[in-house]
Amino acid sequence: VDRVLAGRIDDRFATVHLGGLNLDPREARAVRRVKILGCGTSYHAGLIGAQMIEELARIPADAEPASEFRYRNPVVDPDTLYIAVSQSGETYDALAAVQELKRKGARVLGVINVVGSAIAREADGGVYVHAGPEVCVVSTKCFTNTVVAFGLLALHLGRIRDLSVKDGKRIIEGLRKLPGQIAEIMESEPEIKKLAQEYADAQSMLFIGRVRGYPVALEASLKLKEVSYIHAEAYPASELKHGPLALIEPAMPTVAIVPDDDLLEKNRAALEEIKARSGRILAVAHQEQEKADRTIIVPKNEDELDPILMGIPLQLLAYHTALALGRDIDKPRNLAKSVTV
Ligand code: F1P
Repeated sequence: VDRVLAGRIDDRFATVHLGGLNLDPREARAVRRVKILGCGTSYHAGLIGAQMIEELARIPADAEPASEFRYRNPVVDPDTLYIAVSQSGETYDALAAVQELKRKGARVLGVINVVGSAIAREADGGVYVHAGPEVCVVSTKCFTNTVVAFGLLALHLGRIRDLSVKDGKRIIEGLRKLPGQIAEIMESEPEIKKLAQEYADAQSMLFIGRVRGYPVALEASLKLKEVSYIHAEAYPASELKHGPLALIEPAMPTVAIVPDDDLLEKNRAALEEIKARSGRILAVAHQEQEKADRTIIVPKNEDELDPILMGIPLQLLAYHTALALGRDIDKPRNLAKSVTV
């Protein structure tokens, strides 16, 4: 995270510098919509990025799996800024989506880890996330850095559009706190290891989160699936009552993302619904949750940056669950470093 922030924040003016972006202020002001494309973890980071761009730059934004986008003959709109996200920069579905967009005359930026990779070469500009090599096949630190890069990008776009000047300082101070707060979370690893051992007997797990918490739930469930092979499903907390509550029973624990923001009471109500059906709950929150059986407490940052911190203990949870089950974490079955088909 230090690396993705390095040199990009100006002390005096709290301005964000994104040198390789290749998007001049006139072009940035003309953007009417942002569409983010990526696969797996990169798609989930893009979902958080889209929310940040809406919140901090007030530009309508959404994310879609690149693998779906490339097959559905999408409308390519000249006023939309397309952003491709990829750790490896080589994932074929993401590359194919970028090539299709470029063929149709779209402007495409990349939020990429590997410098000089195929998608980085194909894109018109973008941001490198400097997460270093992902030693394991699954993307972890790159997820974190990608979301931080989106925070910088959202601020940059907001500034160019003369917005979020006050928010800018607040968010920049929040970004600066991240490395220390991440170190704090890493100190709770022994506690998370114990929790992983406690929950490793689950056949299936439900992950829930609302708005900012939903992409975190998606990513945490993907991490668990990828490395531990436990079935895990993510749902927006607001959708619980539209079906998934039927699944709640003691054999299927729920991991709930419960940040201290303006949705706290709504999220607590969801915990009550689960408890009323004898569901076991592991909460990731900023304070102890009374309805949860266990709570992992993470440090509070600015609301918009909470997803960055809340994902990390759940990466650790997936890792220690996989270890407890004797899985080969560095070589998860059926997963390739950069998916080529
Ligand atoms: C995309 C991705 C990863 C996943 C696995 C397979 O990779 O879906 O998110 O963990 O490695 O590929 P990338 O485009 O971000 O390199």
